[in-house]
Amino acid sequence: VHLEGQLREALQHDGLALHYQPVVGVDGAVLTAEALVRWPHPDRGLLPPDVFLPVAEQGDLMRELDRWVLRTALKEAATWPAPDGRPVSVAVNLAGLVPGDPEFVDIVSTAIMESGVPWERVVLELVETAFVDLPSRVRQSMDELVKRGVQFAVDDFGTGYSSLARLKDLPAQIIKVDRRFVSGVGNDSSDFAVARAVVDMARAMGRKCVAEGVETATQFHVLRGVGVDAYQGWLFSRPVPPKEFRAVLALGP
Ligand code: G
Ligand code: G
Ligand code: MN
Ligand code: NA
Repeated sequence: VHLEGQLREALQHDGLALHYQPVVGVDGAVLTAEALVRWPHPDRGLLPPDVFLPVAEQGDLMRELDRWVLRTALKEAATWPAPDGRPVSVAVNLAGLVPGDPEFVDIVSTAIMESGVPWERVVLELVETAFVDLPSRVRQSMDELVKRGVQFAVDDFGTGYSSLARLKDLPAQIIKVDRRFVSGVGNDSSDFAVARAVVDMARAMGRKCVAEGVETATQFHVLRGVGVDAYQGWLFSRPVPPKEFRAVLALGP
C-alpha cells in the first residue's frame, strides 16, 4: 500500500524514468528504440519494472503508467538525432492502455501530435493475447491508427495462445519473436525450428520480424541466415538511460 501510494505520486510528478534499448537492422544501424520503464526510488534505488508493474496492476495504475510512458517516450524521441539522416522509431509497450479502451485512438493520436514525432515512427507493442478475439469496433480503431502510419507489434510472440496460423488474423505489422526461442537458436534444434517457422510465416504474410534477447554472435548469425529483419538484445546494447542512448545514436553503426 505504501509503495502503491509512492507510485501514484511518482506518476503525477514525472518520478519515473525511461531507458531505451536499440533494435538494429542486419547492418547494425539503429532502426527503433524500445522504451522500458524504471523507477528511481528515493530509498530503494533504481527499481526494475518486475518490482513495480505488479504494484501498478494492483492499484489500477497501469493505464496511467502507459499514458505517462507514451507521452514521455514520444517527447524524448522528438529530440533524437537522425544518424545518416535515418530517423529512429520509438516503441512503447502497452498493457493498461489497450485498443479496446474507448479513448485509445484519442489518447494515442493526441500524444503523437503533441510530440511532433511522425506517425510512421511510432510502434505500439502489445502481447499476443491483446490481439486475440478483437471485436470489429476495436479493429477499426487500430486500423485508424495504422492508416495514419502507426505500427503495431506483437510482443513476446510464441508465449501466448496464438498458433502460427492465427498470425494472419492479427492486425500487426511487426512480430517480435520471444527471447525464449532465441536463446537456443545456436544449439537447440527445436528453438531453431520455431524461430525459422515464425520468420517464414511472418514473411509470407508481409510482416516484419524482430528477434528479442539476442545475446551471442552465433544467435545473430543464425537468425540473419533465416531472414530476421531486425535484432534486439544485449549483444548490441542493454537498455540505457536517455543520455547514453543519444550517444549511441550520435556514434552511428
Ligand atoms: O527491461 P525489462 O526488465 O525492462 O522489462 C521487464 C518487463 O516489463 C517486460 O515484460 C516489459 O515488457 C515490461 N515493461 C517494461 N517497460 C514497460 C512499460 O513502459 N510499459 C509496460 N506496460 N510494460 C513495460
Ligand atoms: O517483454 P518485453 O520484450 O517488452 O521486455 C523486454 C525485456 O527483455 C526487458 O526486461 C529487457 O531488459 C530484457 N532484455 C533485453 N535484451 C535482453 C537480452 O539480450 N537478454 C535477456 N536475458 N534479456 C533481455
Ligand atoms: Mn516489448
Ligand atoms: Na518482448
